[in-house]
Amino acid sequence: MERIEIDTARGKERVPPGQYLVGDRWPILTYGQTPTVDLSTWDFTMNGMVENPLHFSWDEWNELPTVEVKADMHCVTSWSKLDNVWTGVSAKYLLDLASPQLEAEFFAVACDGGYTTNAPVAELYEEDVLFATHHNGEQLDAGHGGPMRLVIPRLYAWKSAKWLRGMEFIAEDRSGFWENNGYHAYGDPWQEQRYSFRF
Ligand SMILES: Nc1nc2c(c(=O)[nH]1)N[C@H]1C(S)=C(S)[C@@H](COP(=O)(O)O)O[C@H]1N2
Ligand SMILES: [Mo]
Repeated sequence: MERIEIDTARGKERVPPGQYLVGDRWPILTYGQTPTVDLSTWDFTMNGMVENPLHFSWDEWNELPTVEVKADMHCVTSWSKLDNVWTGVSAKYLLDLASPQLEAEFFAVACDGGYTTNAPVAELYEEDVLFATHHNGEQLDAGHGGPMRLVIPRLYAWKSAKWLRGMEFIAEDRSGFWENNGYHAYGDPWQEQRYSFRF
């Protein structure tokens, strides 16, 4: 398994402005209920503006090669958790299979429970982005997005969708749940892109 250790901060201050560290604690931040996920019917779909739409059952998903990524996590509500070791399928690997079209500048995700979020496709080519099934060697529990979640360490963690089921490639940006409720469209923690308005 390939191991990738990431300088999430890219040489800038390790902890972004306005954040505090939670240490070994790992808060659960979920809007609404934790959904119940049935692995016998679970699937993951990558579609929209791609050359090769992808579809995996849970068994097929577990045949994919995995990477291990050590990265920090920053929630917009101001907590940060450093040195998370995530295991899962590299986003770059799936993008190479699916081949998004050049016009597909954005993606939108779908999750069990109905949560949505969005970001530029360019973000997915960063080597620390992955579709994770494990955290610090343990299978992700339901509260933290198990069986599978997206992890985009360089954006605020609301973009790291839990209980991920689908990713659609689109030409025009499409706001997700928090983006529609005042959060920033992009969400760079080092620029404190927390909200799309000022209080
Ligand atoms: N499906 C789903 N994904 C989600 C959320 C959510 O409410 N639903 N919350 C987001 C927010 S705001 C954060 S900070 C992280 C928190 O992940 P954690 O609960 O594993 O710490 O998950 C993100 N992904
Ligand atoms: Mo968050």
